[in-house]
Amino acid sequence: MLGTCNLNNPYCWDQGIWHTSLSDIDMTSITSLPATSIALHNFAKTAKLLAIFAAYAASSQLCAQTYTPIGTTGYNHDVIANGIGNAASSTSHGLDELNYVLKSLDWKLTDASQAQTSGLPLDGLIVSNSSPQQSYQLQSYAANNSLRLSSDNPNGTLVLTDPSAYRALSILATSGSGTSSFSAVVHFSDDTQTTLPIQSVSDWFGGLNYVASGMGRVSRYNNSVENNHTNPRLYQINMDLLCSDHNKVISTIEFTRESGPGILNIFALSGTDKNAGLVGQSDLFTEQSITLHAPLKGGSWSSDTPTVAIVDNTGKVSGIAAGQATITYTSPCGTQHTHMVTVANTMPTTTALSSTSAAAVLASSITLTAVVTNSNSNSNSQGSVTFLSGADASTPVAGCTGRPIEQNQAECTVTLNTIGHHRYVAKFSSSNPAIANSSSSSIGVDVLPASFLVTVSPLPADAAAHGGSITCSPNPVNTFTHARCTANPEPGYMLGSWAGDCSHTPSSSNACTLSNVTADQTVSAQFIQVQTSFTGTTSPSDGTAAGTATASFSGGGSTCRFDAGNTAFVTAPQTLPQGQTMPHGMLDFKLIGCDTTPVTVTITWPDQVQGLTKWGKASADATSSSHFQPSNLLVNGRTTTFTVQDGQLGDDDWTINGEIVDPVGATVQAALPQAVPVPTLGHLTLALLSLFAAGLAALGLRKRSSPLSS
Ligand SMILES: [Ca+2]
Ligand SMILES: [Ca+2]
Repeated sequence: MLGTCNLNNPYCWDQGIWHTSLSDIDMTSITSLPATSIALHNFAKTAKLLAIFAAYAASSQLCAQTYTPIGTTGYNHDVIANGIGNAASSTSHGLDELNYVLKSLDWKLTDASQAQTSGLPLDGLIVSNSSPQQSYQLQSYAANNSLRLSSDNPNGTLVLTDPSAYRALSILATSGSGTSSFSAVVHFSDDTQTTLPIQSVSDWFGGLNYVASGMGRVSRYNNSVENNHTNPRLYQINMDLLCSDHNKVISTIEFTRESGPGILNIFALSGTDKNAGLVGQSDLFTEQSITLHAPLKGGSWSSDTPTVAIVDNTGKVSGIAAGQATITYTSPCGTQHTHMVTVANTMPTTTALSSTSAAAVLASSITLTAVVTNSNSNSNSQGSVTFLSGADASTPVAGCTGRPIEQNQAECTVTLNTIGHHRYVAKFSSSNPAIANSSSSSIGVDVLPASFLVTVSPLPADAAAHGGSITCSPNPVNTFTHARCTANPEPGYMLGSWAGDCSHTPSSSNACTLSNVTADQTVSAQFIQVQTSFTGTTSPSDGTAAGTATASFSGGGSTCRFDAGNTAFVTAPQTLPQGQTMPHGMLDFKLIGCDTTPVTVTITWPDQVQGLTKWGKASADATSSSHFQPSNLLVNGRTTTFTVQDGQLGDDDWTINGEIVDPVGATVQAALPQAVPVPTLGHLTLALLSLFAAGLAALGLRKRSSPLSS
């Protein structure tokens, strides 16, 4: 029964005001209504009253309308204490029978008295909380400001200072010492008149439907003040005029106090102008509804474009799709009022914040961009974005509050003044005040120092002890730029490995690049000795004592070195080239890190030798190993010298891979029965040696029997 005002609900609660549509009242329902409902107080009265009510049936549903103050004269008493002095001195009569009066904020008993904390406003403007607002202008507090009607003096007339036509009237009133009721006769300038229905006014303490309260009161007898947060109260009584009277100019209104114990005080009059149209906002989103307020209730609503906006019979407009629609209200008097609404597509749902960079240098600027997304990508969002910063995102970014949204995005340029991680939030606010909520998005930005330090180890000063050093330049290195580091091995040393922030660089490169530096860097490296000599104990044949032998080489580039793990003096095979012995066994060596320049290998054996033979593939396409003489062989006493090259004859893998694999053994002529000298490794010898190739291969040459040393 109670609820929103509409044609089907005669008892409605609208913006704090109870209303009734008297035409539909079922007498049996009255007892269920609040006893304090203004319009019902004097309802169950007489058949005469019911007849009057019926005359107003079409237009008496008093939901919110636009009421503005009407200038009037004819007030007969001053019931508002004001200024300094006894309350009785600034008033002419008590508002009630107990001689209490209202007080203005500026009233005080003496100049030294404390100022009032409550009272009527100095400007006399009373604004109700209904929507749209209804406002009333009180009369001067220093003159008669109430049309005070009692049983002794029940009649009074207010004269309009600017006679005009109105569709509806509203009265600001209260009643002292109990409720009272009144009737009003409206006199028009054409000498016609109309009688408004009897209305009840609540006692100035405790009634419902008040539009102002808590101004306190003061006694005219003894100046005692009663301050109360909620009393006294002023009430508004709204009354529509007949359709036939809407264009008539009102000149006076004659009030008659009808009944009740109280004393009626009428303070002000407001009215709805005859030209008043629909009131309400014009912009809405598709998910949104707004309410339009008509100057008279009881009419019908329509939309000329229901595909854009629809309207129900209470004036509630709902957006359907983007576009414009004209809402038309046809009042009970047949007058049409129109109101154009613009519907924007779906209200923004997402704010996505991005930055030109997630990290930036101190004192530089970045641009934050907030993209406001609609569910409809073709629609532009309406509103603004405020950029905030701080751990709790509560600090507005200077110059970046309320940034307008253009093409669905808003921007903010931020100068970065503090090193560290900073959080920024973009908060969307709609330009439509009906949309209170907003979406937001955050982003983190790291503000970095202008440069970073590279810590280097070993430093050039420590090169001798570490086999090399590292230099990096520039150092410090500017943020977001790069530095280059160089490994500088000492003579006889080479880079073994990079470590720290250069560990991405292979040891084959002495140059390391530190790219896009955004933090302090640490760079270190290990240097290793380039081993160009190898000393070990031979694994001699039977009858020969073991001794110390040394191999060394030159050439092959700066990093060419013995692979100590794969280099050793080994025993000679049991079967040797005919007529030859290998008393000191063989040197099975491997060189690594070599380039393709010739390597000259010198081996000094424990005792004099006469020749040297290599064992391996004599050609790149050989399928088996054989003995052959190495290149440029020289034999001189204990020393043998020859040359070999990566990928060439003598390199047993026949591949240019930086490695040279080369087993060799020094030979001595065997003691032959004929004691015939055999040419050292001549053509005949080579031919004989080849006959033993298969057998030697089967015996193998890689049985190492002596410990390695270097
Ligand atoms: Ca006064
Ligand atoms: Ca090789």
